[in-house]
Amino acid sequence: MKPIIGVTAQTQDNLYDYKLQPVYISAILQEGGIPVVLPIVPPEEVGEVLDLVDGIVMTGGWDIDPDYYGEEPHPGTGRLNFEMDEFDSTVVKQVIARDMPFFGTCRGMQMLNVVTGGTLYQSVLDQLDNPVKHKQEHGRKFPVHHVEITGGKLLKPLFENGRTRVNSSHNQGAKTVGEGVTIAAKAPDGLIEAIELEDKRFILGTQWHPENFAVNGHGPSREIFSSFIHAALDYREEHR
Ligand SMILES: [Mn+2]
Repeated sequence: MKPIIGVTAQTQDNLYDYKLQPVYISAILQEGGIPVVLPIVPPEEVGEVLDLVDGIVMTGGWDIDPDYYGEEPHPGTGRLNFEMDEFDSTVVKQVIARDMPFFGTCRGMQMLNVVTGGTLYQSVLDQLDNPVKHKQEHGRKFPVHHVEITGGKLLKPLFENGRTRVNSSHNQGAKTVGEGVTIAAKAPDGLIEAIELEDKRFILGTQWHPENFAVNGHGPSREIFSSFIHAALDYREEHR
């Protein structure tokens, strides 16, 4: 029996199409999960959708409406997608309540951070002092800056020397975290690059994209997906 992994997709404001990078699907299949792509549904239907899956991968995408953490929009905030914010935030709330395994990358991590009471830099380049390059111009299968693993239970065992080099393709970034949220990694400029909810079985967000490394055989990135999928299998055995 393999766990079913719901993968979020983005709607495109001008095209009315969904967009999803296939690399997420490949990384899940590679470690023994069955991916299913989730459309955006109204908040009242999210519970029934989550009944169909054993874990959630929340993917990258648009910036998050700063009203979610009580700020007016900085000019550096990018394009917003209100339906996606509503859907993704509802998914995160319900996943936490169910203790369903969750892995968020980039926007997915930012949404986990905002829902759990954290705030964001709306534009890392404009608002963080002396930032490293967080919006790389080369392909995501190559890294750009280092991160130091600072805490938590999920990443520490995978990176023995406590440090790794990651890809980076984001405008916004976590500024503060909510209560009970562990900062799991930081960039050399101090930016929060990973967070965990340690009292849950597997709730992790990374600001970088391990899926692009995992499909190229990078061991620790594969292990992020494989430990997530094992947690989803445990969840499935308990709930079905
Ligand atoms: Mn970064």
